[in-house]
Amino acid sequence: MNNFNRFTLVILYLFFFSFAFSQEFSLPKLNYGYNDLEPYIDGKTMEIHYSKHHKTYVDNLNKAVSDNNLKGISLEELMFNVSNYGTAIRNNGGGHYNHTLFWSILTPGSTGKPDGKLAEMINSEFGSFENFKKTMNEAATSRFGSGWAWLILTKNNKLVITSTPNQDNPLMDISEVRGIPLLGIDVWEHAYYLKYQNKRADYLEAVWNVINWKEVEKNLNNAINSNILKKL
Ligand code: MN3
Repeated sequence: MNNFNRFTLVILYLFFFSFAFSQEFSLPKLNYGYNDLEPYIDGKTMEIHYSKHHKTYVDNLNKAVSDNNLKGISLEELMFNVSNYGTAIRNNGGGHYNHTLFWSILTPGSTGKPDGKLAEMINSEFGSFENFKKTMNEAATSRFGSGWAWLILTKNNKLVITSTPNQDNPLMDISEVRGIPLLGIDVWEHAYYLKYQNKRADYLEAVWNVINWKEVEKNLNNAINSNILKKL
């Protein structure tokens, strides 16, 4: 066999194996290092949270998707119709969706507050940015046990603050309050325990220093134009 044929064969093998073993979902790339959100979120927490907790959700989601023959369905669709798919998809799909959003709305270069259309909508809905933060923190503090606090856009194009237990989110058809998540704060103890121990309120004060408001505004614009919004 000449070199050219050997090369072709290797490429064909790689092609075949990448299909045979491809995973449906994977960890998103972080746009910053584990230590970059310090002192507000410590590096060790980021490392464990991303490379262990989130990775476990991704692995278990891929297993559940494969076991239930759900390959080819987008994560948003899985969330939107989650009552059809059982607990493993609800917990691990939620875990993957929620954490992917969470990493994307954090940044070491936070502008400190929103501007533009997002700022206008927050002011008109909640009175002021300070009042918005206070209401979000109340939702996050009063969530008993593990869960998430959310800023969502509802189908009436209204900004609403809500919270969900465990790895549920407002996109899910089982959620009491439904909308497209724009900003989510993880209030599981694994998100803050190493640095803040039982002091969830201190973590909630700190996290506002690392919010990526440009990304939240992008989420708002995407949500307004989303086909899913009308179906909620
Ligand atoms: Mn978490």
